[in-house]
Amino acid sequence: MNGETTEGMATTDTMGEETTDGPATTTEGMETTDDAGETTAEPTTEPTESEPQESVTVTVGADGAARYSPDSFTLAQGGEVTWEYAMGGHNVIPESMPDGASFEGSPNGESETQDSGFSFSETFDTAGEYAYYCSVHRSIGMEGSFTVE
Ligand SMILES: [Cu+2]
Repeated sequence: MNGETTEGMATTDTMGEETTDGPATTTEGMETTDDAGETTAEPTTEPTESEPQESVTVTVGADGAARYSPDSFTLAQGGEVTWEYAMGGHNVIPESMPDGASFEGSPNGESETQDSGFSFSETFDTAGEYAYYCSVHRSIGMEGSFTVE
Protein backbone atom coordinates (compact mmCIF):
# COMPACT_ATOMS: atom_id res chain seq x y z
CA MET A 1 0.00 0.00 0.00
CA ASN A 2 1.38 3.23 -1.05
CA GLY A 3 0.48 5.43 1.78
CA GLU A 4 1.83 8.77 0.86
CA THR A 5 0.45 11.34 3.05
CA THR A 6 0.62 14.65 1.41
CA GLU A 7 0.02 16.93 4.16
CA GLY A 8 -1.06 20.31 3.14
CA MET A 9 2.29 21.80 2.45
CA ALA A 10 2.69 24.74 4.63
CA THR A 11 4.27 27.08 2.20
CA THR A 12 5.39 29.97 4.18
CA ASP A 13 6.25 32.35 1.47
CA THR A 14 7.63 35.50 2.80
CA MET A 15 6.55 37.58 -0.09
CA GLY A 16 5.65 40.51 1.99
CA GLU A 17 8.86 42.27 1.24
CA GLU A 18 8.49 45.93 0.88
CA THR A 19 10.52 47.64 -1.73
CA THR A 20 12.13 50.53 -0.10
CA ASP A 21 12.05 53.10 -2.78
CA GLY A 22 13.14 56.43 -1.60
CA PRO A 23 10.66 59.21 -1.67
CA ALA A 24 10.31 60.34 -5.23
CA THR A 25 10.88 63.95 -4.66
CA THR A 26 12.04 65.74 -7.73
CA THR A 27 12.66 69.23 -6.64
CA GLU A 28 13.75 71.22 -9.58
CA GLY A 29 15.63 74.26 -8.57
CA MET A 30 14.12 76.28 -11.33
CA GLU A 31 12.02 78.76 -9.46
CA THR A 32 14.59 80.63 -7.51
CA THR A 33 14.47 84.25 -8.46
CA ASP A 34 16.49 85.57 -5.56
CA ASP A 35 20.15 84.74 -5.48
CA ALA A 36 20.29 83.71 -1.87
CA GLY A 37 23.48 81.78 -1.50
CA GLU A 38 22.04 79.08 0.70
CA THR A 39 22.90 75.51 -0.05
CA THR A 40 20.64 72.64 0.89
CA ALA A 41 21.94 69.64 2.81
CA GLU A 42 25.42 69.05 1.53
CA PRO A 43 26.40 65.39 1.37
CA THR A 44 28.93 64.53 4.02
CA THR A 45 31.10 62.69 1.51
CA GLU A 46 32.51 65.84 0.01
CA PRO A 47 36.25 66.07 0.09
CA THR A 48 37.77 68.82 2.10
CA GLU A 49 38.66 71.74 -0.06
CA SER A 50 42.06 72.30 1.38
CA GLU A 51 43.72 68.97 0.63
CA PRO A 52 44.38 68.18 -3.02
CA GLN A 53 42.53 65.04 -4.09
CA GLU A 54 43.96 62.45 -6.48
CA SER A 55 40.53 61.88 -7.95
CA VAL A 56 37.22 63.59 -7.47
CA THR A 57 33.75 62.59 -8.59
CA VAL A 58 31.38 65.44 -9.23
CA THR A 59 27.71 64.58 -9.18
CA VAL A 60 25.81 66.45 -11.86
CA GLY A 61 22.27 67.21 -10.82
CA ALA A 62 22.90 66.22 -7.24
CA ASP A 63 19.80 65.73 -5.08
CA GLY A 64 17.55 66.42 -8.04
CA ALA A 65 18.75 69.98 -8.19
CA ALA A 66 20.53 71.86 -10.93
CA ARG A 67 23.95 71.87 -9.35
CA TYR A 68 27.30 70.17 -9.21
CA SER A 69 28.43 68.49 -6.04
CA PRO A 70 31.03 69.27 -4.92
CA ASP A 71 31.03 72.56 -6.80
CA SER A 72 34.48 73.44 -5.55
CA PHE A 73 37.52 71.36 -4.66
CA THR A 74 41.25 71.10 -5.01
CA LEU A 75 42.72 68.44 -7.28
CA ALA A 76 46.28 67.19 -7.18
CA GLN A 77 48.19 67.88 -10.38
CA GLY A 78 47.73 64.93 -12.72
CA GLY A 79 44.56 63.95 -10.91
CA GLU A 80 41.31 62.90 -12.47
CA VAL A 81 37.85 64.37 -12.27
CA THR A 82 34.80 62.29 -13.14
CA TRP A 83 31.44 63.94 -13.74
CA GLU A 84 28.56 61.57 -13.04
CA TYR A 85 25.05 62.52 -14.07
CA ALA A 86 22.46 61.75 -11.41
CA MET A 87 20.01 63.66 -13.56
CA GLY A 88 19.72 64.34 -17.26
CA GLY A 89 19.51 67.58 -19.16
CA HIS A 90 22.81 69.02 -18.07
CA ASN A 91 26.27 69.53 -19.47
CA VAL A 92 29.73 70.64 -18.42
CA ILE A 93 31.03 73.62 -20.37
CA PRO A 94 34.51 74.95 -19.63
CA GLU A 95 34.51 78.65 -18.87
CA SER A 96 38.10 79.28 -17.94
CA MET A 97 41.31 77.36 -17.44
CA PRO A 98 45.01 78.03 -17.10
CA ASP A 99 47.17 78.71 -20.16
CA GLY A 100 48.17 75.48 -21.81
CA ALA A 101 45.33 73.45 -20.35
CA SER A 102 42.87 71.58 -22.53
CA PHE A 103 39.78 71.13 -20.44
CA GLU A 104 37.17 69.89 -22.89
CA GLY A 105 34.06 69.35 -20.79
CA SER A 106 31.16 67.22 -21.93
CA PRO A 107 30.82 66.14 -25.58
CA ASN A 108 29.77 68.65 -28.24
CA GLY A 109 29.77 71.69 -26.03
CA GLU A 110 26.68 73.75 -25.43
CA SER A 111 24.77 72.10 -28.26
CA GLU A 112 24.25 68.94 -26.26
CA THR A 113 23.12 67.79 -22.86
CA GLN A 114 23.58 64.32 -21.46
CA ASP A 115 21.21 61.86 -19.83
CA SER A 116 21.11 60.51 -16.33
CA GLY A 117 23.74 57.80 -15.96
CA PHE A 118 26.21 59.45 -18.32
CA SER A 119 29.70 60.03 -17.04
CA PHE A 120 33.04 61.19 -18.35
CA SER A 121 36.48 61.77 -16.91
CA GLU A 122 39.37 64.09 -17.58
CA THR A 123 42.82 64.31 -16.12
CA PHE A 124 44.39 67.65 -15.33
CA ASP A 125 48.11 68.15 -15.68
CA THR A 126 48.19 71.92 -15.73
CA ALA A 127 48.05 73.68 -12.40
CA GLY A 128 45.68 76.56 -11.95
CA GLU A 129 42.06 77.56 -11.68
CA TYR A 130 39.33 75.93 -13.72
CA ALA A 131 35.71 76.99 -14.00
CA TYR A 132 32.78 75.49 -15.85
CA TYR A 133 29.03 75.75 -16.05
CA CYS A 134 25.90 74.07 -17.38
CA SER A 135 24.67 75.97 -20.42
CA VAL A 136 21.05 75.16 -19.59
CA HIS A 137 21.11 76.25 -15.96
CA ARG A 138 23.86 78.79 -15.82
CA SER A 139 21.35 81.55 -15.15
CA ILE A 140 20.27 79.84 -11.95
CA GLY A 141 23.80 79.34 -10.78
CA MET A 142 24.75 75.88 -12.03
CA GLU A 143 28.47 76.47 -12.00
CA GLY A 144 31.49 74.67 -10.68
CA SER A 145 35.16 75.34 -10.23
CA PHE A 146 38.27 73.65 -8.98
CA THR A 147 41.92 74.27 -8.43
CA VAL A 148 44.69 72.01 -9.67
CA GLU A 149 47.85 72.21 -7.62
CU1 LIG B 1 22.05 71.92 -15.97
